[in-house]
Amino acid sequence: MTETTSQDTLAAPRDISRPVMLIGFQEQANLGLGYLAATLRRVGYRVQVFDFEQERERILAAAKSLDPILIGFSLIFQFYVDRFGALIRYLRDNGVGCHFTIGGHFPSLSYQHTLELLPELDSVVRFEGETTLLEMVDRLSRGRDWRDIAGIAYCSGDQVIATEPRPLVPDLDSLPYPERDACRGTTILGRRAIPMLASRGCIRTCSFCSIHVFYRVAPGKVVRTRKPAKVVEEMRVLHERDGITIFLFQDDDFPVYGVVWQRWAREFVAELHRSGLPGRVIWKINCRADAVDPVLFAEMRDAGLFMVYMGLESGSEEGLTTLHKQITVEQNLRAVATLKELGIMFEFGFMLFDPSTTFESVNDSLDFLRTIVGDGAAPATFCRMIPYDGTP
Ligand code: B12
Ligand code: SF4
Repeated sequence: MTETTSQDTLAAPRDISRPVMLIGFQEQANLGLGYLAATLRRVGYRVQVFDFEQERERILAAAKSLDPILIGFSLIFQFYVDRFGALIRYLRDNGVGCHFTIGGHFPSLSYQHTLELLPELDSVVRFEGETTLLEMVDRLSRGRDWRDIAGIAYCSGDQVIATEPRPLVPDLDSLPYPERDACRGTTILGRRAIPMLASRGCIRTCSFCSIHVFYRVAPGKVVRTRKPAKVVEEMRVLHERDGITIFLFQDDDFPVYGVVWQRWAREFVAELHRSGLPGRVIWKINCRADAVDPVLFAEMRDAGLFMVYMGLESGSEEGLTTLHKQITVEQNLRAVATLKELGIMFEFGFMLFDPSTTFESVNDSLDFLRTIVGDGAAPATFCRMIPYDGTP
């Protein structure tokens, strides 16, 4: 089965007879793989998305029966590199010979290390993968060389070659809506909740975070917002077609900070009211504490905003400075108080220890936690601390 399209030279038809396999972490659904699958499907490729935590025997059996042109692995959490490595080796050892590529924050920023750790890979796709993966699959399906396409890294003998980085997607609305067929999503009080994106990128430069590095090493505008009407249209389709009533915006920093993005947020709220969704759906965002404006957030609450996640990170001024949060303890406290007054739930990221930690700063942080969640408003959660490759 072949199909000609305008994407590449019309002289060589795109061969869509072999499918593409994508494998990634699927808890709460993987939007990255959803966007990649939708981009490939839009031009006719068959794409199957797999949960990397399902039994490896089933993944192997699928790889054998599908005979894919390429298997793409999505490594969005650095600390899963060994587990991905084990799966990749298992597939190779059991005779899966197609092109193996990988994408995500760690492979993008530390491509040399990734290729050293996972020598069974043929390539790494760096940064936003939609266009690069499509070009890679097109080249492979036509039996052409792929080594000169932008945005990849690979081994040539004992050398690691990185081609020129591909610019970030300039217009997010040019992308298709992400596929959600492998979507495990999440259930809250018996209702299905699914992830969404209204923007990509973050203007801040917190020292522990791989996001701003990821979006800055690649050329192009760091923060890009979708049109509010397009976001609401996607929500409406998901609500009416699939009965979704809870939307979890996974934007790094939902557009609510400063004059321009406050205008964006108000347009989004107005579009929601025009669509009739408020009262039928609720939504959650991630943002910085210094963006929590009482007037705007009251308007957003009335349009369905029920939960805000903020990276508060420390209850000590010195800790916030070390982490380069560019925010004060007072601003963090004010944001929490505002959300409580508005009746909007909140969650937060926190690090009890950082390189500047002293006994005093731990005590300051514990006092801070008592102030914000001593009333039981939200759980105080602590995670393992891992320094991420590519960050200061
Ligand atoms: C949603 C989310 C989650 C969801 C999971 C969603 C999922 N299944 O995908 C949940 C809530 C479960 C989660 C949990 C955690 N998360 Co989280 N999460 C995110 C968040 C906010 C958005 C992810 C997303 O949807 N991005 C949008 C899509 C479009 O982008 P993308 O995934 O990067 O994919 C693009 C490219 O990377 C590339 N690409 C990716 N994969 C592939 C594969 C191929 C083949 C190709 C070609 C390209 C490619 O192309 C894609 C399209 O452009 C990110 C932040 C971020 N900006 O990514 C953090 C992030 C991924 N999380 C992070 C962390 C640390 C965690 C936790 C460890 C937190 C904790 N302390 O518990 C846990 C781990 C979970 C676990 N059980 O082990 C870190 C990872 C850092 C790192 N370098 O390892 C991030 C980057 C946040 C940060 N501040 O640094 N998370
Ligand atoms: S504000 Fe959040 S997303 Fe932005 S750099 Fe800081 S931690 Fe990362």
